[in-house]
Amino acid sequence: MTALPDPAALTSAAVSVLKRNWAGSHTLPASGLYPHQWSWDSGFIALGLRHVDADRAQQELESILNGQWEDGRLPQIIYDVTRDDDYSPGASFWRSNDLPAAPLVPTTGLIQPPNHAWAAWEVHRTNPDASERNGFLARVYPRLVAWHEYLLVRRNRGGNGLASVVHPWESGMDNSPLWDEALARIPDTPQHVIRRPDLAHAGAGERPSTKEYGRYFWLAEQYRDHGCNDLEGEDSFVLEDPTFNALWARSELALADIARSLGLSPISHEQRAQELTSALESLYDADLGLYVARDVTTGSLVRKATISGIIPLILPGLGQAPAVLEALMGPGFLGSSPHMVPSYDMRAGDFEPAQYWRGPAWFNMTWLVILGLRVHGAHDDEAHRLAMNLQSLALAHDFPEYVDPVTGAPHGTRNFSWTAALALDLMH
Ligand code: 9WN
Repeated sequence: MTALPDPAALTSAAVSVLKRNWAGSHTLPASGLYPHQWSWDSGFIALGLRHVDADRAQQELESILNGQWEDGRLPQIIYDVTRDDDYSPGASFWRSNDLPAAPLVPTTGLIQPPNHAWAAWEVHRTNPDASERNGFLARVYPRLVAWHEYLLVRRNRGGNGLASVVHPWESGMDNSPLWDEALARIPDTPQHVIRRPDLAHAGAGERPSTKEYGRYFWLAEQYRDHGCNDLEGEDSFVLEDPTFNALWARSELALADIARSLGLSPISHEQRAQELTSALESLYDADLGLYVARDVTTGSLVRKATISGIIPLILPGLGQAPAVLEALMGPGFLGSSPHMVPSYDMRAGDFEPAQYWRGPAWFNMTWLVILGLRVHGAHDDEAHRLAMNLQSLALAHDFPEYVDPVTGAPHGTRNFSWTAALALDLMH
């Protein structure tokens, strides 16, 4: 891939994917495979929608905020029970309406990475008139503050200020090699009878295995059966993830901008962003030259080179930025000029170029890396090459969920919303 696609053709195709997946108040990640509203998808989708429809971009974010729980959490999924599309686990698995702290709309109890405040600020910045007309920032700010407060109060499980995920689904990188060791301790025998409607929409070789699903359901049942209460229950799977926390820090910087624009003090948000950026240093692995996860249960670092450890580059003032840039440009990631950034070190013995989060290149991750290169003013040519490839592959293959980083072959579902939204964003 060397040439940029025709801008008019890319815009029109991306906009039509986002229209097709629009469900009235939010955008489905993809009809078929993902027939509800997903949390961090909505953040990425709003970042693209802002260029073509400011009102819809605002609505996308306000819609996920409608699923906020009393404790401030934003759920991984808000279920659209009016649709008869199949997804498992569904609303009947979580039964969130039985819990007093849950919202009226049915949701999961789990969360996803906090990119929302960042998206909200960008939506405002791109079209301040539309934002002010709707009183957008004033409405979303207290809810976004409560969301971050949830992370601080309920998810500081390691005690160092970083948020922990308590389920692989919460990381958004479900079967990343980062979770293998911790998952190996989890029984793969849930009570729930597992169905796999996902396999009607993507090949089994592109999705997590049945054994992994067994563990996912076992963990989800455990969390659900403790009333989704973070302060009770067992610590079966508690990990600190670099991308999750980098997005939180970046969103905290955005909250500072939002506060300033509302005439409020930005100081607490700036401090929190600074604290998170410093705390991330405890996840740095000097041998790999990038950030890794920490297993809070055992206290040890999970020393695997994945895309998650590169994403902290989105933070200005990142302590180990030079080393991470070197690892990014090295043989494990961009050294051999793959089309986009692989999700896992290409030299790893268990690197699989078509297997979900165990090798393929994802459009949101490559978009974040492009942004990280821009933040640090590094490797302009590479940022440009990646942006061209992202846009070309998106259009050439009907906006796939992810691609083989080496061949560019499409995998997963097609007409995937964040692929369309982020390709659109790179055109602006
Ligand atoms: C579980 C919706 C989501 C993304 C995740 C991606 C995938 C779900 C699944 O799809 O996860 O949340 O069923 O596999 O891993 O990042 O938010 O697009």
